[in-house]
Amino acid sequence: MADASSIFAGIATSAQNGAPLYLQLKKAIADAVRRGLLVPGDALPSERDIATRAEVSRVTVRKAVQELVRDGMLVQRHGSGTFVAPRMDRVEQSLSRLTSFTEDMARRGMKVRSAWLERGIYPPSPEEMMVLGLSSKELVARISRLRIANGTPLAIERASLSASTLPDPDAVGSSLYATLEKTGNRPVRAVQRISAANLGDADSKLLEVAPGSASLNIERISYLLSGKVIEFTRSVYRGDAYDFVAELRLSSPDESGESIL
Ligand code: 16G
Repeated sequence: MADASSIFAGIATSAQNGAPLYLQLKKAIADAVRRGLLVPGDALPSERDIATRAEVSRVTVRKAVQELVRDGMLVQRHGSGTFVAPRMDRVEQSLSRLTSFTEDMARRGMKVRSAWLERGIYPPSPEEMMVLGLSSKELVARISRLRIANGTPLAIERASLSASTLPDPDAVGSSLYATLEKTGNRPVRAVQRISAANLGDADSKLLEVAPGSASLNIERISYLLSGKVIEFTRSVYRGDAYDFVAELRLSSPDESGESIL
């Protein structure tokens, strides 16, 4: 471990900026992991040690550590202490299966969390009207989330659906597709467009990478079996964390080679 004392020092004295102490301590530990001052496998000092160095109570330390364990950034091994969790490998995502973020991460044994950025019912934009087939009198449900796996923010997803499909965006829990499934509106087909981009200031801050870092912009238009468009989602994925993998086959002579678009 690098100079651990500098990670924890001064938390209490910088408390004037308003955030609860445990959140400041949590951020200090998370920043140390991201900057490589603490690396996977490193043991955290004992609760008592951290409390002394950070000049906070042990309850504050416990709360910060518990949240980082919940986020998957730290792991607790009974009897031997708390450690920085193994580093997350790049996520490989198949381009042939229509799965949800929650399902993709669960399959990898990763803990998913979302931070809500926006949700509500709005008049549709011209683009939403066109893609979702809405008239100007109809309304659109928007849900925007920062998607976090094992404590690492991976993507920002901004989904638009007809308000008749999703009249109450607040009803969406941890998974949009699970909510859609309940009303028989889970998409069965989607067209996805992926393009390279560089992150602007706001998105890079959310994804906790430097402004200008590489990203993948993904637009997904999903359909019901009837052919109706159900979801229009624009996502920004971190370029350093995601690989999209497509399987390609030699088409047989009797296939028309028709475009999916
Ligand atoms: C995926 C989809 C996104 C969909 C979300 C639902 C991509 C690029 N995007 O992240 O369009 O809205 O899953 O996930 O794959 P949820 O059910 O976990 O909310």
